[in-house]
Amino acid sequence: MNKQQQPSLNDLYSKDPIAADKIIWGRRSSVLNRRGFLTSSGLLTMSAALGMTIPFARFMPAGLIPVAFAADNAQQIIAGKNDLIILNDRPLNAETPAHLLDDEVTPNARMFIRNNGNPPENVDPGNWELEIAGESCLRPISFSIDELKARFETVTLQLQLECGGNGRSEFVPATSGNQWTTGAVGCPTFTGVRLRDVLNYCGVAQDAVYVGYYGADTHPSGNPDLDAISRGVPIAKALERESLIAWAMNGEDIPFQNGYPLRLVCAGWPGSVSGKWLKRLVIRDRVHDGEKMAAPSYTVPQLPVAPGSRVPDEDMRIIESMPVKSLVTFPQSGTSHDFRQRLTVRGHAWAGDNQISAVFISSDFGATWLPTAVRPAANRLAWQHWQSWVQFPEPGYYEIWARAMDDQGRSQPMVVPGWNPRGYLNNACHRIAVQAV
Ligand SMILES: Nc1nc2c(c(=O)[nH]1)N[C@H]1C(S)=C(S)[C@@H](COP(=O)(O)O)O[C@H]1N2
Ligand SMILES: [Mo]
Repeated sequence: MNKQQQPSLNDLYSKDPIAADKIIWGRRSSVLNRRGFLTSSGLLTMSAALGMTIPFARFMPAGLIPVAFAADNAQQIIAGKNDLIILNDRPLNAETPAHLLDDEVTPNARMFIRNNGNPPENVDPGNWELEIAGESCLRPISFSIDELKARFETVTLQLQLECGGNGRSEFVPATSGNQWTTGAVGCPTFTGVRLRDVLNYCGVAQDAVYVGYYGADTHPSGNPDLDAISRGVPIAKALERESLIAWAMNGEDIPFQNGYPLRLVCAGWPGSVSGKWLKRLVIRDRVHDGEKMAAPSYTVPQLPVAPGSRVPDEDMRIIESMPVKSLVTFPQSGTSHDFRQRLTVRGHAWAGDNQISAVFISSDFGATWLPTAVRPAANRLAWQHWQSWVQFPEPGYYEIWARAMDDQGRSQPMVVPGWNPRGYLNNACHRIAVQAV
């Protein structure tokens, strides 16, 4: 099953809004006029399709597609996982619907899966060896998992992982890769040893620049000479207190698809730096040059480019800290609610290496924004929880939008941010639909 060929609703609307509109709304009843604005008869059509009025329609931006119409993907079963949406099954890539990310700490069964190749077979944790090497490693050594546990301090931290391509499905024109919506993110706890304790034990030379990883998974082609992925982080990020070599997730063995029995966790950066099925770390005297380190993988243009542009490799930069972002995890999009009652709204917000300073919500298509109560993170690089409530003035169709701001004053854009060739870093505001009755 591969859903990548289907044009997205966003794609259809941007290419030819009138035609898209006819596909969505049927031949006779276009909701947009020739310039792409909502007509009053269009509003009636849209309301009829929703089965309810839209009280704040006067604030609705032209060409906005009600989030209630977002297409549902088919669901399949993955061992040990609950209700993840499979985007691709070879290699396996599956995301978590927003309302299933409501837990403060993401359960193992709800952690997304992003595989670049074929996971290893016949894993035996008792025989697992982690090798530390590289030209800037003074004393190369291998450790069994028991030796790691015995020699270094064990720490548990809640750490946020988000795929660099999360949100890709909203880019227009569409970019290649998994068409993630909002669910390639999660924040479980990880238990392991600090990467820096292990690196320092093996000796980091003065000229060290980068730490690269190799995993036990294989290239999708099956060619043993190729790696599925081999990325890493600059030495400063590797030596942070929160960078871990982990063997447990939420107090249990790491789920197989999430890197059992050992993985790297360098949170706040694209998930691709956190190597799964970890076999080897290399302390490099240069920027690591493993698979998917070079442009266009996990890189974005240094300067904004026109959508659809070809960008020369030398004008691309490696993605480091991820941008500020938030999710509405309660209620579930599409919920119906008694308009006389307040509706509790909550979710999470995160900002790469930074902290969240505020989260705002709007229930009138962005005309007004209300602050929410934001809690401190469990530890650095964990997501933060926010909560608030809304009161609807009358029955009808509403959307709740959430917008977070980080401690650097950076905020989420309402519309999809800078297009880039591989569709990374979409941190546009999350929207959910609510029917007030
Ligand atoms: N060995 C290995 N490590 C890997 C990957 C992979 O395919 N192989 N995928 C990377 C990417 S792109 C992401 S987003 C995260 C996903 O972690 P998860 O599958 O545990 O959610 O793992 C990263 N580490
Ligand atoms: Mo990723």
